[in-house]
Amino acid sequence: MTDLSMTTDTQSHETTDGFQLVIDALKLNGIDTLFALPGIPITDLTRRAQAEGIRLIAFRHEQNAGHAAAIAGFMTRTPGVCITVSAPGFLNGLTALANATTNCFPMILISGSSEREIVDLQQGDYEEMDQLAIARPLAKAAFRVLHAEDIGVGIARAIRAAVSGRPGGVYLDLPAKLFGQAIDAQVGRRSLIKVVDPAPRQIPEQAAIDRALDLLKSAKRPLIVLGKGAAYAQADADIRALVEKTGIPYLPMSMAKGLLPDTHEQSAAAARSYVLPESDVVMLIGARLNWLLSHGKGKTWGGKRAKDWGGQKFIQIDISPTEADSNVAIDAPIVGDIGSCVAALLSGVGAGWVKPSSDWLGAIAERKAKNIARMAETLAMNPTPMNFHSALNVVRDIVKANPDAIFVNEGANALDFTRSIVDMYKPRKRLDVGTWGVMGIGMGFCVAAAVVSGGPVIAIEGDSAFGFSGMEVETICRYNLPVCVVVFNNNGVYRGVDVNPTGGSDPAPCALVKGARYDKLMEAFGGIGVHATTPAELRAAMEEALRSRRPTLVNAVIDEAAGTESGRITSLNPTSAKKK
Ligand code: ADP
Ligand code: TZD
Repeated sequence: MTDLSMTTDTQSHETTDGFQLVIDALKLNGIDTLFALPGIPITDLTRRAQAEGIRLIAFRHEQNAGHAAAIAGFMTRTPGVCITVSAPGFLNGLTALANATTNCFPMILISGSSEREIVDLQQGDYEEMDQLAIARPLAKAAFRVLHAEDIGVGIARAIRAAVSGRPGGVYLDLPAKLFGQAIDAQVGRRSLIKVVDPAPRQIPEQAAIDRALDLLKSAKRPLIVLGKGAAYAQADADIRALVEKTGIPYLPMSMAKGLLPDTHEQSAAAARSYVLPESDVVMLIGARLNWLLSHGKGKTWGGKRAKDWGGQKFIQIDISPTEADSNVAIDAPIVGDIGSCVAALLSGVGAGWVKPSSDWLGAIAERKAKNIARMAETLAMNPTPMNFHSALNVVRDIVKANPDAIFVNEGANALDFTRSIVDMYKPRKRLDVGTWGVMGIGMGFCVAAAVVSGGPVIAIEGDSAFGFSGMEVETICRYNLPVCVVVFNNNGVYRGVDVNPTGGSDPAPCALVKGARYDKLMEAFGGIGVHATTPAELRAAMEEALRSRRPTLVNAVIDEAAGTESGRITSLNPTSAKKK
């Protein structure tokens, strides 16, 4: 047992402080990058972290730093760490923390906080707020450290909570006074914890595997759905082997695109509206039956009415034991980590495995071919001004030629059309608005993607979506990151054609400045701005951005009448729902 008592024997006569212990604890656990916005009381934490060799990426708004941390966590399976000041900085980071928890991204939000005694008596401290209480319902776990000796434990607990089981966002509250607390250096060193096996494998029950295999064998029209949990798991080779050995067609959810190349012959993405209702056994791998999958029921799944069960049997692989049955009955739940579960399933798929019938595969292939041919016609059109399709025809080629580039995407039409038109070729290359459909992830994700991968990043942004994080183009320029942002500029939220029905001079709620030049924003900070009005101009600008690796923003002018209200989810608008 280590004796932490401060006897003269064990004291080193050197002291350390809270700042140093936080840095030491993070470094000890392999955290090599921090996403932050400095200010009281964490300015010196950011300075000293940089001085100690941690990569410190400073942002213009905490929400973007938080989104960056969250997606870094998704990409690396190590918690991304965001550091903010108290009350308002904390609140700015909180959206990202909640979004990380919702999306199962491992992230730690560390915020400085004001003096506990004053906060608790509500005596009006500088940036006073009971941050721990506010963060708790939005985080997977939330902790506060009051004594320098407990920093090691606090950071260890935060790391474990963020990455073990279902990953999520963790809040760590560090009061200002803690940073300055001096303790004996040796005592401090001994109090630090290097977390051993922070995300232990979770081996599934053999009975659960057998149950699932039996169900798959009984299927006439089986389907696999790959979700972002499958991408997160980094079990790419086994997932591909499972899909290919079973011969079962698969649908990738948005951030699972590229787990197998979208051009794979078993991809049923281009026949989604056919395979969902027609399937009889569906195996979900790291995907929840939430709104993005119509809760596993209703017309999407072949049910007669909105809430009807479509008759499918479900297998669900998930690390969270409470996920099964959250929307419809799960006949064969497999609880465990995806790597272990998929490996166990694979060992049951031997030489005698019977692949799905040619009736099922042929019917899917036929729908796919028809839809792909129809899409090719639309993509080949060259209207003036550009529409989403003619612009995305270019983006599609650029991504095909640069399959290692990380691809960030947000907006409504700019999201929906891009997701279905732009093929991904490698795992974890597509990062987007996720489970909430949250706008504002764009530039934070771009910065993190470039910093973590060291490679090029392409972002396709709706003009409204870009506005949520647009100021971070300064950050992209400051760190000279190889990011090519393309703003699909159609003068508004969704479309640019709304008018104020009163005839008054105020613009309509969804209208933005017509003919805005987002490219100038990048130029303001020394990056490259390009105004593109044709597919050829867009292509040349993107090719040059990828070649030069210079921060680039292409203002791609899109027909303001193209697209639809809310993109593909118009039906969720209360007024549209009423009309139905
Ligand atoms: P999508 O939006 O792509 O459909 P979701 O975010 O809804 O994906 O689902 C991801 C699921 O993956 C979550 O239920 C989460 O618990 C699960 N998950 C995340 N990581 C793992 C893992 N390593 N092993 C097993 N399940 C995981
Ligand atoms: N605020 C936040 C944080 N998230 C949201 N999803 C919204 C508001 C609502 N919203 C959408 O769902 S998409 C969108 C908003 C404001 C922007 C759509 O316009 P765009 O894209 O210019 O980004 P398109 O291509 O013009 O549709």
